[in-house]
Amino acid sequence: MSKITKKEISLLNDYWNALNYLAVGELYLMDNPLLKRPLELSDVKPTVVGHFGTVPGQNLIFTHLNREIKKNKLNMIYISGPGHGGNSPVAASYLEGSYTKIYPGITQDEIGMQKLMKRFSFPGGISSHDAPETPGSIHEGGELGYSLAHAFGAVLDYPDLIAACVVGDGEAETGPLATSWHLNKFLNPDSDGIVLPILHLNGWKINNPTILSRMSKEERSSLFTGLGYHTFYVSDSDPMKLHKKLADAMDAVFGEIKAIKEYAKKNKNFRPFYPMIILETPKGITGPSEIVGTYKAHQIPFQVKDTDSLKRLEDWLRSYHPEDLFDKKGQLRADLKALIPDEKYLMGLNPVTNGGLLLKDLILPNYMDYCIEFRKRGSVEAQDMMELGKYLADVFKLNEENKNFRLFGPDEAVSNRLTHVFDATKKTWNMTIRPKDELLSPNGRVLDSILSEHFCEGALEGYLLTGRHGIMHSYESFIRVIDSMTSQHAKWLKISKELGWRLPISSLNYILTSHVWQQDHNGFTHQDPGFMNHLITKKADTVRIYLPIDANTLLSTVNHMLGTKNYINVAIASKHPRFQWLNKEEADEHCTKGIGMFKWASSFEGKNPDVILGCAGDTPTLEVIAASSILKRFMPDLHFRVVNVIDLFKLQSSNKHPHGLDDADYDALFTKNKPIVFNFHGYPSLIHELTYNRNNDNLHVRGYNEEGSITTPFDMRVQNHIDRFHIVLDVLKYTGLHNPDLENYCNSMLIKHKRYIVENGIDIPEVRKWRYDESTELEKYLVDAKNKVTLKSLYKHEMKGTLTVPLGLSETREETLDITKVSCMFVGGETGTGKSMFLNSVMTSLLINNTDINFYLADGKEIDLKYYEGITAVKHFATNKEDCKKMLCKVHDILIKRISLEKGLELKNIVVIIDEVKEFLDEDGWKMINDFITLQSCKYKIHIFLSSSDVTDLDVKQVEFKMSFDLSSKEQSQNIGIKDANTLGAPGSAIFKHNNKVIKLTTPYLSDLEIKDILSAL
Ligand SMILES: Cc1ncc(C[n+]2csc(CCOP(=O)(O)OP(=O)(O)O)c2C)c(N)n1
Repeated sequence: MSKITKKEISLLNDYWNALNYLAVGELYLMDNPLLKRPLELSDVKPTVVGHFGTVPGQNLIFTHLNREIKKNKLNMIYISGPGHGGNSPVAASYLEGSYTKIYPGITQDEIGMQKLMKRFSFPGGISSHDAPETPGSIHEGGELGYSLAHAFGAVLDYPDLIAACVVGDGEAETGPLATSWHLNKFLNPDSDGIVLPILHLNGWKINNPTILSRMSKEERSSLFTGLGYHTFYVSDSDPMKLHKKLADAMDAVFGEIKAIKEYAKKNKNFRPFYPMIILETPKGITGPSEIVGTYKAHQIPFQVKDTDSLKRLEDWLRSYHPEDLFDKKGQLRADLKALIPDEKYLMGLNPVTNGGLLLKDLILPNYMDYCIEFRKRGSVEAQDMMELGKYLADVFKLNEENKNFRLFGPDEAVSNRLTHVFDATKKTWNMTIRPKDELLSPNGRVLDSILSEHFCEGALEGYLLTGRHGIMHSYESFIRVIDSMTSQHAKWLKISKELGWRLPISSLNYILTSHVWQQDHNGFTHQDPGFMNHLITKKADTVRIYLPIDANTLLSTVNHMLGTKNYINVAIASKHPRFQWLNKEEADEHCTKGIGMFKWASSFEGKNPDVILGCAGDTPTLEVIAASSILKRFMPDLHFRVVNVIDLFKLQSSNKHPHGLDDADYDALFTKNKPIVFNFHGYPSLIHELTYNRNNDNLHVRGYNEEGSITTPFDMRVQNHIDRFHIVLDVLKYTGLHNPDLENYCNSMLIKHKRYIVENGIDIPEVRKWRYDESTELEKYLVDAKNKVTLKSLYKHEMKGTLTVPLGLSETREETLDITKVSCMFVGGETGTGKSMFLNSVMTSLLINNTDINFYLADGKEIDLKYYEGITAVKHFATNKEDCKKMLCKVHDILIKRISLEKGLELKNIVVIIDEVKEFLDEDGWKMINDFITLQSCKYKIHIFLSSSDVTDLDVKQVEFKMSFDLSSKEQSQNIGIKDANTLGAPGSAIFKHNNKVIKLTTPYLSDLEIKDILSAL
């Protein structure tokens, strides 16, 4: 039972009236704040802007919360859901003294009161809403719906904190608020604080009754009981009765909160039915009688334009009896001051509401320790998000004690491949956990188990605003659901930065993945890269957009984001297996610069470019790199430069964004007039928007164009013209260069692609199996090698009519190999090391010098041997395992026949080449290979060549002739019996081994055009 006395009720009522008086004064008055003289028109603001209806109810709540704080020494903050009534929290913080502490110019006297009233909702003054300017606020009340989510975020990891959260009955109809009632299933009663929802049932929205207020009491209370609350219902229109009822309810509520906290200390894993208050009062109570309890109370009850309305206002203001509440100087009556809690407990000064005061920097691991190592660019595939998860797991571990880092996302942590974070923590969940459930725990730090972008975003905002750190991750398309929340947070940051007393808070970090370019089992609905378009409209000193292209650049980016303050950072990343491009040092440098030339992908090291290939985003960058390989192959004289953008705002002018390049630096990269073919992750217009005032307007952007649904990853690119072939065609178009071969090639690949995917449901082998070869290095090598190993020396006169093939240049001479002695030869070496060049030089020299050979070829990638498919000498061209086996059986039968006939010598030579033997040969296949070796097939004019880029666990001991290009490890070298193959490094360097003879060689290089020329000359 409450012990509240009549005297106390009367004091509370006076305190409430003092707040109401101030709040109405804030709306209307510019002068005469204590009504010491009759009100004049000149005392009244010419235009009155703001809200009244919600204000007296909120003032009532604030008054009673202070009573509980004072009584129980509570650590409490106040969140005003219907924050459009900003005059209420401003009045509350002024009366309790917080306002003056923060704004010393707004003194606790008549002058201060006048200034306060005038500045509210007035040009050059403060917002009409609850806002960053309001002491004790973490909630911009303008856009309704986020109060409970903010309250939830605020109390996480602050076990002693209570967030009293007023929810408007209109606000409660919004989607975000409706889902937020579930917060009670995610709070840990021991380690988190308490959210106390106070549903403000004043019956009206702007112009309509509210749904909750027209439900029967039973219907409404069933709803909230069903949502897991213990409801305390308070309803009256008589102020004195209202005070009594509310005081009783609050006493009971805070008693229950205390009991919950005490119980939680001793008992783990329980979910309390947290209390909530439903406060029913007439809207605009204490206002002019004709508007009280109607929708007309919502905004300004009336404008003051004449003496009649002036009189109405004066009567209304005097009805609060300011002369009894304040002394002549404008100071609050002493016995009312006594109701105010000690400064330490003031809600307006609670440090939690100025999060920067409590912010401890995150302890971050060295991200470089998580970077992917590789020996060759593009040789390793990894899932960037998966790698990031390992780093984030350690962020959790390192900050375990500080409890100031959390991850938020709507049911997608695993789908977004952040699986490794669960090595360090679990998913927040305080409901029943069943035996087959995974990773759920009341102590989990990943808010994952509520499918609401709104709730996750709101919770993260609340967590950040109260001095902690976090990340929101989401499917790229569905982050749009909370576009507007991001806007509101950006506005909050903008104003906060101008205030000075609000210290910087940790940045709002987004990682967007499952992005537009690969939606394997989803489709059109899951494609929307427009969040970037939305963000660039925000203040330049607040927003940052990053487009990492691989795991190392993603790690560097996120590591950077986590160390920043007062920004909104967005990183857009892939979650699918992707080639890794930059080693850790390169990634560090590239991300620090935010933009830069990829010399290695450019031709002629990017010098004097005829065209610039710009790219931003993992997929467009991959396609530009692939396009660059095609260009190098077909147009070896073309000068082009690949420029990659990680930090999107680098494109904008330095006078528009602090990250922007100045014109000189921009022109140095993009030139002043050479065509720029830019391949972009998002909508093309965005790049035009960012670069509109640059010197070089010869800019042609490809990007997402709302094309493609359920289809293959490459087809998505083709449909939106960001694929390698369209990019190459764009290069031709905008440089005005003609290359019919290249145009033919691109167009025929696009035709083949369309046909192939419809028949097979997967991408063409040329794309699926495409691997980057370090073309620049190969090209450099070509220049060297061409000087040393010329075509002439490859195809010498004395080789005519023989089965001699060039091996390459040793230190002393040109080495050749007579393959009449070869039953089987193995060629190893990773992609890009020169292996396929060698096979091609064997093929072409045999074709040129000897017309008496039948070829049997197997090439799953249809890359290395593709030029020979269909020529007369090629009797069989296998592209899959089954067919390869058939082919080998056929040759094996020929061998057996030749042995039995003993007539081998008169028959045609047979050369078999099986590329990527590891993929193609099963156990039976290897048995046949053994037969060729043991039966010495060379005697019967049958010669087998095997090659493989993957030599792990490959047993080729029995093969007599071996050649190896660069391998990635010593073990692999030893495995195939060529000791130093891992030390070769430069493409084209190889080791040849036969019996005990070992020769180091530089092998011949042939461009694709040269191969084509040779074949057409035959
Ligand atoms: C998301 C959103 N939609 C619409 C509005 C416009 N609006 C401002 S106040 C209001 C009515 C709010 O009613 P309620 O939450 O019950 O507050 P109160 O009655 O206490 O003023 C509306 C619709 C808004 N501010 N935010």
